[in-house]
Amino acid sequence: IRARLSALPISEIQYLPETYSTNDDAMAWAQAGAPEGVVVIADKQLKGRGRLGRMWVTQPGTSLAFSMIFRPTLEEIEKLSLFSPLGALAVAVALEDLGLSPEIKWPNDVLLSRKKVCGVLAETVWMGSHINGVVLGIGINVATGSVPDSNMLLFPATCVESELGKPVDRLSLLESVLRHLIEWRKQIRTERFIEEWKKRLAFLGEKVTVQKPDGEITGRFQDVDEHGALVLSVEEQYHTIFAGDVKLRPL
Ligand code: BT5
Repeated sequence: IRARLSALPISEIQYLPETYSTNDDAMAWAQAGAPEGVVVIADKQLKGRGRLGRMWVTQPGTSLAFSMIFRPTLEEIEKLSLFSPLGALAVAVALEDLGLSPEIKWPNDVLLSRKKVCGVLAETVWMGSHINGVVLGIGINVATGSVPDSNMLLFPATCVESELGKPVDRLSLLESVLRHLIEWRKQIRTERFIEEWKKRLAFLGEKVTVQKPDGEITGRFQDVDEHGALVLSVEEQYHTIFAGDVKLRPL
């Protein structure tokens, strides 16, 4: 794996045949002072995590699961919520390179044919009372067999190979996503970054329901702001909704 990824400017790659969660591993590394660019990759996750304690299913041999450490600057910390869009954008662009037409489901999922092919989990690394890192975890369903049983899922799922109709080399896809992550990371504070993310958003302009811990609201998905927050219009009123504990579905 290291040899195949050696062309990338990555400080360190740790490959684990099996682990609980690459995000937990990368968090521990980050807490121990690992620099930006360290990547943890696993073939099998025993306890892959989504947001809010939800699970993420990783099937050995067919899924991609990895986490990368970022050390944001002070200015970037002001817009920390853009790291999850960064992951989604990098995966979307890598899938476009294969000839696919992905969409991003706000804030952190990548869809193919309106089915979930990838989930992104951005976690903040705290040092005492201040933030000194972000761990970005990415899970992609690559080959058939990686898609969990539909009764386990809140949203329909698919994998890259069934959408493409031919085999996909997991390592090439991993390399491509990492390359796009590194490239787009440099532009995370630019307008172009938001634009590129926004133009791939599914359901933009459509009626959606947003599920928050304190209840649901339905409205038109009007826009996203410079933090990547969702702007929902409900009867002439605008609501700004931050990611984190929110689920979005079309009406
Ligand atoms: C996510 O959470 O989609 C973020 C998933 C991040 C996974 C990566 S893998 C590497 C790193 N290490 C980790 O432990 N995590 C990261 P969320 O939006 O909360 O979606 C979770 C929901 O997606 C679950 O409740 C299921 O309904 C569904 N799901 C689980 N596994 C799936 C899969 N393989 N494909 C499609 N949907 C899945």
